[in-house]
Amino acid sequence: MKRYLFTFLIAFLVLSCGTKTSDDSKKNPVNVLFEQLKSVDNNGVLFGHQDDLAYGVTWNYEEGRSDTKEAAGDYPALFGWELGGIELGHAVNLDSVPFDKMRGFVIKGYEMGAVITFSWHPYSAVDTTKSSWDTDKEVVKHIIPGGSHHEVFKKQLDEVADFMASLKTSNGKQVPFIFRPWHEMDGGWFWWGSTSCSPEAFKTLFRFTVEYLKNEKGLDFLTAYSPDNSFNSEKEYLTWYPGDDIVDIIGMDNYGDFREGSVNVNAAMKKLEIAVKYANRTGKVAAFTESGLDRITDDNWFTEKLAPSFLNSELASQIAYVMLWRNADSKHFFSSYAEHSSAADFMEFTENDKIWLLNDWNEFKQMKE
Ligand code: BMA
Repeated sequence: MKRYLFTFLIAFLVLSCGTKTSDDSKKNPVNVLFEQLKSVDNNGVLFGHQDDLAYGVTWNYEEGRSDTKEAAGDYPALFGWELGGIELGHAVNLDSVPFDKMRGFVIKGYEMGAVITFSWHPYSAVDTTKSSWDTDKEVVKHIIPGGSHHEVFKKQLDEVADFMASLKTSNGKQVPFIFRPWHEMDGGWFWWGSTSCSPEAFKTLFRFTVEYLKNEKGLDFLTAYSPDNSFNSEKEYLTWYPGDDIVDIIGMDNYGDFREGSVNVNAAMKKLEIAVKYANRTGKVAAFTESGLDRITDDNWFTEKLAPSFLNSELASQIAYVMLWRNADSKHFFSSYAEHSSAADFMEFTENDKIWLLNDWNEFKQMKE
């Protein structure tokens, strides 16, 4: 009898854990985020911007400001943040954003209803004076399990984990987010990139990173896989893919197909279609995880290049979001701002029903409830 009761209890627990409930507070916030992103489908595309609340082309750390809001009337629906430097215990990231301030922006962004995503450009665990852009061929093999600096790398991940775990609202709720480590691996500019390590070593590094943070450190998040644009088929896209069991977001970073002189909107679209097809087949979410035209040297870039790359395709328009890179200063910016000559075009782009800023996204979620 007792055994039956026990079996029943286990079956009940298993079933109730996997069952969706209409009471949101009982749902795991990471699963909620995944379902929300999945439901975007071809209804729209969230607009995202890196470091949007921290600084813009002409300002730094001014409460409530946002280049997106000032040019388009509303905040982005997705905010990107960068963890580079946290692994060394730095108080400020490699782009001068203090982690304390970042934590505040992340929590605020989440409370506003936005999606949060993290990139990470770590220093090498083998030689901490070397940045992500030092294409040292030895790093990956030394930091994966069995490598000479594996324990040092674990300590770096502990720092990442501490920061991630500290992302809690005032009532103790953990902020759900997307983690996008080891991106653009098919390019040759990072120490985890194609000229510095093999796909096998890369996959080991990717898997270890995610599994350590989740299984050893008890964190939960969505994981994004984001090659750069050097693929032309699904097979090539999956060269570095660490596995369906740990990836949630099927992404692509792409600046190359938008660069003046070699613009190829159609090529960008075909690549997004590859990502969407794969995501649809595996039940995942596809996204255009990073793009932009540095200094926006084309005033109609948003409506004539960026938007068509996904909106002109039934498949590509199923991506959940597109995120543009940071507006550091007048010499390095990837999205528009109020005083820039592309601002009217940016406004027109964001007024498109299919491009969602924060209010559009919040309205969509409300409608779904
Ligand atoms: C690059 C540039 C750098 C920055 C790095 C990490 O694309 O924007 O200035 O340090 O990303 O955010």
